[in-house]
Amino acid sequence: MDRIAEPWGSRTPYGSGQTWPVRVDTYLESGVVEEEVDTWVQSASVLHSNGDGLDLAVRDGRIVGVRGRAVDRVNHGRLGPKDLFGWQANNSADRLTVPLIRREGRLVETDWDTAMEAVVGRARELLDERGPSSLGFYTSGQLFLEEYYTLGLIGHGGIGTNHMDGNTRLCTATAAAALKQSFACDGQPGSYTDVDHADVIALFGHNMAETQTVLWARVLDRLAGPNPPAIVCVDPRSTPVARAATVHLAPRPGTNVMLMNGLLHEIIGNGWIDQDYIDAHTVGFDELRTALADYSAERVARVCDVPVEDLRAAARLLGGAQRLLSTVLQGFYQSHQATAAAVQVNNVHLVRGMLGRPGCGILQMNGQPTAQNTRECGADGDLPAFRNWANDEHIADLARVWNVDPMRIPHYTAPTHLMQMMRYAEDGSLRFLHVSGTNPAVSLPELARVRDILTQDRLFLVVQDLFLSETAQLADVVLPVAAWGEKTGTFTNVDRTVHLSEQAVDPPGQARSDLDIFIDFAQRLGLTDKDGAPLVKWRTPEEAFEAWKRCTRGRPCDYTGLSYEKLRGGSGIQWPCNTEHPDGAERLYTDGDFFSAADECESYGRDLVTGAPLEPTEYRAMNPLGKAIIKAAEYLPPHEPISSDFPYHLITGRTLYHFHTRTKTGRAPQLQDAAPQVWVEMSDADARRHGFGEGDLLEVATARGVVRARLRVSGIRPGVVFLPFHYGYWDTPGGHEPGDGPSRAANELTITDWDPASKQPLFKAGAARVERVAAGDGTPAAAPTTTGSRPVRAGVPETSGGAAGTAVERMGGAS
Ligand SMILES: Nc1nc2c(c(=O)[nH]1)N[C@H]1C(S)=C(S)[C@@H](COP(=O)(O)OP(=O)(O)OC[C@H]3O[C@@H](n4cnc5c(=O)[nH]c(N)nc54)[C@H](O)[C@@H]3O)O[C@H]1N2
Ligand SMILES: Nc1nc2c(c(=O)[nH]1)N[C@H]1C(S)=C(S)[C@@H](COP(=O)(O)OP(=O)(O)OC[C@H]3O[C@@H](n4cnc5c(=O)[nH]c(N)nc54)[C@H](O)[C@@H]3O)O[C@H]1N2
Ligand SMILES: [Mo]
Repeated sequence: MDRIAEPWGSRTPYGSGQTWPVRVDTYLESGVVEEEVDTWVQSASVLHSNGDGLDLAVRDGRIVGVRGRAVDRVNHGRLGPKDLFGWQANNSADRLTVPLIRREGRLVETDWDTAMEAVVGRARELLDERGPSSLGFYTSGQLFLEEYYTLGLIGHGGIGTNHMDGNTRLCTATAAAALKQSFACDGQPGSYTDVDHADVIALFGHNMAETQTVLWARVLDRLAGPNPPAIVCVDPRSTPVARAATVHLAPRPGTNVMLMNGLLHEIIGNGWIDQDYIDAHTVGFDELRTALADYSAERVARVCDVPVEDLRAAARLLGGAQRLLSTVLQGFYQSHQATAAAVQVNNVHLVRGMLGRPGCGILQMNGQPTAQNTRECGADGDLPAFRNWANDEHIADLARVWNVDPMRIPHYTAPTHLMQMMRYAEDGSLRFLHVSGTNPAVSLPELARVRDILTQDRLFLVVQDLFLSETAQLADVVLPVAAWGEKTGTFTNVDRTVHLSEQAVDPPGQARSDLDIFIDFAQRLGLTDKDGAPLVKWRTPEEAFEAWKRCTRGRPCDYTGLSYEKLRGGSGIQWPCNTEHPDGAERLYTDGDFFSAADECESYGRDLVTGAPLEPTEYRAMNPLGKAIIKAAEYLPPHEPISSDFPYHLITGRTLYHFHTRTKTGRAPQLQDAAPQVWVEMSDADARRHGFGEGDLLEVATARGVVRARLRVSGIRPGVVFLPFHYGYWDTPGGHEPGDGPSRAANELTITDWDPASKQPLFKAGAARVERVAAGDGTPAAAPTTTGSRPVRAGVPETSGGAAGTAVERMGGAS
């Protein structure tokens, strides 16, 4: 099957409560057949958060393909287009293979010793002269658990800086924040098997069809089977999810809280609630009911600009569901009231008692493959294993695990979030920034400002990457790393499934794993525990994992029952895994018990409007018995309203075929060919009003900058334009300099602003103007037709992959 043309593959229908059938997907590079593969090495997918189990095919020391793992609980053998083709980036000829150092303004090749001594030398100088707060670490959602735990220890337990964050700040900070607000602790309550049982599935700002393609295939198979679930979709674009929905609400961007309040108003007003559950397991219901008084369906429909009957129909589905599964992602998280909106989804489940039973899940989704681990291990600034920075007992306990003085671990204030770190770098108080596994010169908002910050002379920038990314090109030192498949480690997906990913092949040239580099850094810097022994007491990934297990003992994310051996051979296993749950736990909160007692909880929560952390005493008074917390939120209008100068809402996001800044998918021909160049989406009504045609070259401008892109007339809501954010400012690596000509990077346009509670930047907000630079020659925009960018005008050829995009599907077999 051509899996570029058919991203979700063939249907294997199944009914409510049945087991999802197995379908094993395989892709091997041209000229290789399965019998010629030397070994199959166990791993899981890394170009999204789904955690599809797969085996890497190795021949002659090279990765030559992938095959889904039939036994895996996540995918039952299936793979998505990025899983099938994205691994080819590992073999790309332009991988970084030697360290680089800046000499006389240019990056030149050097050896590891020189590179590491330059990094450690600068770090030591700054520590002596300016103290730990002059150093910052910005990591990823794409390394492994073992690497984050080591980095977290180095930053928090060794250097003692509070300036550590992950690109998870741009990604799933709101997932964590929303879970902490409602349950006082991170960790997804639900399970992917909830798809098998749900009678209503609601997707809030989540284009699952394109961003977790295998999970969507599971939903499609339910839709094709007996007693299919109803689907509710909240998204201003006509995504594949919207097209499959029973009810699609396409609200005005930035009105999610208004919409959620309208839905809750209907649900509670009609009495579609579980009063026993509310009484037994929650606090805050009366405040919610009072706060919703002003959110009549008519008012909400007007502000969100959705038909009132559709709003009521959605409320009826949510209110009448017997087994409701909700998912939430960037349409809610990258918006000005991100946490407030995501919390209202939790509230729907709490007032309806829809938690902890098959089919009753909440997935405050992650995006990146290992984002959950960044958060768990404290590489995003939080403390490991969901310890509470504001609780001195938790600090003391962590200090015991690390054998350091509790005062070494920064906990005087909330951890510094990335946007604040960038501000400190701009001010000059932060002078050393270590970047691993992320490409901020493309992915952060307001790129002109980001470039100014990263190119300052006084800032020492270290970049650890596979490729000479836009960010690496700005670095003082570039360290070449081993990729997934070239190193061993574990990672945890959205539904708490832990997978082991084994090393299949050697890294190219002198590239080393992030783990090795972190340990080398700690050693050269001379970081020790309080007895003078090396701070980092492990060498191998497995030793790091064993240390991590000790750190999680008795915590909500208890890994003590797991081991590399246990993760080998079979499926992934969901945490908590310990003596109580030797085979892992499918769902959290099954008995209505939460990790929310004041001395146990990860967080006391924050004010949703100001973001101020709650004091422990306030928390105790609000939630004395450790229940779930229903937190109401008032709707506030977006910060940058549209105007006569900037009449369009600008939203940005993804397409199915690319991952982020395309360092991998741009190097996989099948994926790159499916979406080779940036485009901008606009509705047919707006295009007609302007007299624009498909393929016209447009200029999209905001108060921050300008981007050029060809027009795709799509099913997007009128008044809204959409840009994919995948395309950096260079057409090809090493292409023209930023500022040399029109850019194509969406983040030239986005605003430096964030949600007060989660500190997640606002990538789906802002006001824009659109003008035509040149009429097209009849060639359509280079946007896929299989996705949210499906054209509404005739004459656009269908996206297909041809022979190169063909992969094998094998139906059936036991899971
Ligand atoms: N193909 C692919 N898959 C990926 C990734 C990738 O880059 N490519 N990245 C992974 C990562 S890290 C992440 S975080 C996830 C993200 O996964 P998603 O959140 O599903 O992806 P996005 O396209 O960022 O945004 C989802 C939708 O939000 C809608 N939206 C915009 N503004 C609003 C609004 O105001 N309200 C509402 N309700 N909706 C709005 C957009 O129209 C868009 O369809 O995907 C993961 N999977
Ligand atoms: N406008 C707009 N901007 C956005 C978003 C949006 O929707 N709109 N979404 C935001 C979201 S949700 C996210 S997650 C971010 C993603 O933004 P980034 O994190 O900047 O994107 P990636 O391209 O995934 O960058 C990862 C980098 O790590 C490298 N890498 C891969 N594997 C490894 C490894 O094992 N070790 C090391 N050291 N490096 C590795 C890759 O080559 C790549 O350069 O973008 C955010 N920015
Ligand atoms: Mo993300």
